[in-house]
Amino acid sequence: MYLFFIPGKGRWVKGCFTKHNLYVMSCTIVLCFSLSYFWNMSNGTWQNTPVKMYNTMRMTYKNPELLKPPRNDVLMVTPWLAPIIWDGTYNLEILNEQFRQRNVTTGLAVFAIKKYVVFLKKFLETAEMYFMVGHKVNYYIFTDRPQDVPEVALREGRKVVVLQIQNYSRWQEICLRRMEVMNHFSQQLFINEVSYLVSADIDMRFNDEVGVEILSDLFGTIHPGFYAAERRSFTYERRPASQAYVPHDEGDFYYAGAFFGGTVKEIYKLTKKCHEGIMMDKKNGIEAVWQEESHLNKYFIYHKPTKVLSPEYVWDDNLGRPNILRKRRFLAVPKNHAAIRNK
Ligand code: 5GW
Ligand code: MN
Repeated sequence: MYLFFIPGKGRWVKGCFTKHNLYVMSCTIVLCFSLSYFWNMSNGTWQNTPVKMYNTMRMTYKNPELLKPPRNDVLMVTPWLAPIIWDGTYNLEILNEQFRQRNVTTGLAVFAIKKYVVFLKKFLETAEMYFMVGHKVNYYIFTDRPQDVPEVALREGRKVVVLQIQNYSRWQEICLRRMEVMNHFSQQLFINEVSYLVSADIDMRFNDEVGVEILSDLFGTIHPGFYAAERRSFTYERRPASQAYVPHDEGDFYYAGAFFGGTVKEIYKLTKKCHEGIMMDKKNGIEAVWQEESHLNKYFIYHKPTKVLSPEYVWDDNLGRPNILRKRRFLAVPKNHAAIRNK
């Protein structure tokens, strides 16, 4: 007759367990929850990095979920609680005030080796229109052709520093050596002149505001080609022989090598680690699939950025203009690969 247990009438719980049993069971449950709580909390504390992270990332991965179009005034964060910067997720007035009070100078480091000097003019002109307007900026231009650096009118508190470096015959080497050069100059120059350093590709132009909302201890930009992609299709280095190797069950975002930055101290650490990986690869006769970008992506998995920039900060119009993009702030300049590369 009694197919279902009816609360109140049956003697399901009380009948099966004594009072003592129930007492022991509830104590055990409470103990388990407390232990797992403390275990979770302690996980972040052993990390020797200012960037707090949760080591449970492998389990909690939900990348495309994070990237729903932003709504006004909605703060979007990564699972380790770094803000994801889209238009409308920050108050620039307040931030400008804060950074003005600290009298912050930002360094913008770019490489223009061989024919890539042709990109300098547009890059600098548009940076003067949109990059850190109202703040102090030092442009650091690494080039083998200092005489080809154009004169561009600069606003007050901004200057260009030309740094001559050697040319490398292989283009892969030019890209890879950026880490070594930036590491060297972080220690020798940037540390004395700027608070934050931003590294950018030169084959780009600014097209909308890029301001102090990007500044943080360590920040990276979601690569425009992969913001909606699944983790398994990220183009990390997949060969275990490389120092940039990332297994299929790790990684949060695929970051662009074309725009990243942080405090000089953090950039020093980042470029040091990446350069060491690159040198070790060279010794072992292997080169990561996307050169320095692969090493950067590996680094960001174990040193989580404190801010993540949306693809507004590195866009390529070849990818169209999806609705989620309200601003295209930093755009790839189309290049004729055959003509521009080498020679
Ligand atoms: C040349 C041939 C192939 C690839 C790169 C180069 C190259 C890169 C060069 O001849 N000179 C140079 O200064 N670069 C620097 O490396 C530029 O700052 C450039 O923005 C950066 C990355 O190379 P890109 O922009 O050609 O790479 P993608 O992935 O944006 O096409
Ligand atoms: Mn580029």
